[in-house]
Amino acid sequence: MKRVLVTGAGGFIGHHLVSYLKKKGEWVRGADLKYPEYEPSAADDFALLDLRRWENCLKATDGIDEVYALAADMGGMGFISAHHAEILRNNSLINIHTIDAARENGAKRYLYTSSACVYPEYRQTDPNVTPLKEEDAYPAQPQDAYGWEKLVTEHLCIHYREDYGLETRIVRFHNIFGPLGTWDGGREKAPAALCRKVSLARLNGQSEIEIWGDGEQTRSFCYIDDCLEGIYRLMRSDYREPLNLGQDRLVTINQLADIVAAAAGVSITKKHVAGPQGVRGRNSDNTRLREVLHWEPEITLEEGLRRTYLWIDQQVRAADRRIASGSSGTLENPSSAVRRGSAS
Ligand code: NAD
Ligand code: GDC
Repeated sequence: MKRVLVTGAGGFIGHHLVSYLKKKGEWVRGADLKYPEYEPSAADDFALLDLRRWENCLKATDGIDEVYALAADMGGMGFISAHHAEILRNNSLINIHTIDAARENGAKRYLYTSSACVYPEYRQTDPNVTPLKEEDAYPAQPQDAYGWEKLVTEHLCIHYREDYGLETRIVRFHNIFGPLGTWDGGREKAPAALCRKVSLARLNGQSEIEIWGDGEQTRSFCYIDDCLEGIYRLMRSDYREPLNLGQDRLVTINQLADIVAAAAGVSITKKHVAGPQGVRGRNSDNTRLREVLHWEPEITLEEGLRRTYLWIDQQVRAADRRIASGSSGTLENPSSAVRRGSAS
């Protein structure tokens, strides 16, 4: 039986991917620094390992045929704009050691999860941005260390295929969201942050939520179920170059907030505040995605946010009850941030 490793299996996409692969009938090992936070893993084997260390990567890839490499020190703009050295160091170590251990242990296939953050800043200065094609990554000028590291690891994958025959696949995600993802604590991305803010405002009988910047910056957002389908199709395909995986519907962050408010059944007022904004506009060109995978993401932003809001609203309410009963307390516990109402 084929044996599959998912690194980052304690995180948002990795946890969902383990469940997805189990439903496909694969034998799956998960590896991460931590277990999934919100529900148990469906993995056959779950190894708690720090994958910055070579010997741990050897343990994780022992007996493995295919690797889905998702482990990363990452987050939304609030995190990646403020931790450049940590991100570049940790993710370089994770990625160099994981792919080399996979080669050493004789793995056949390796899928690496890159990011839309590899695209150059100079192509993303206008909210009405031209959708980004895969070849637009060059001449390279990613905005943050996070994007530079992703770009270098893309090349590492290409050279490991050319020099060692490891079949590598490279996917560039465009802002993936959904239930069971980080929604508080500083690493959350805009969809989860706005769901939390709307839920919290509703809970406190308020209508105002804070948005970083003027809210006219644009992005596209892709629901987790589409992300999983795309990852699996790419791993099974014979396509070896980097491939976008995202939606190509461009929305402003103000529009995103309105869709979340509609999902919650409330009206909101927006308070625009200073905060890390990243690029001014970003969208995915899905021409190659359609050609290669004969498919593209299908779940609408409204439906994806409806499902995500429902889950985050439950988390906010559960945290609020914990606070009310006096059973929470540390800053690590989301509920303390919830009651303060100001976490970003
Ligand atoms: P996540 O933060 O939820 O999951 C990443 C996991 O990696 C975490 O569980 C974390 O504990 C683990 N990890 C970090 N350092 C580790 C280490 N030293 N050893 C072992 N595990 C370690 O992030 P995610 O959203 O699930 O992202 C998965 C992958 O997709 C990442 O590589 C990320 O860069 C990439 N990506 C995600 C998005 C997105 O929108 N979610 C966009 C672009 C790229
Ligand atoms: O964090 P993010 O979703 O990441 O932010 C999108 C936009 O939403 C930014 O302009 C940000 O200023 C704005 N925004 C407004 N209010 C808030 O409360 C908020 N919280 C957050 N987080 N943002 C807010 C991401 C990376 C990922 C990943 C993807 C790939 O960049 O952070 O790690 O690689 O890109 O698409 P974003 O889309 O800039």
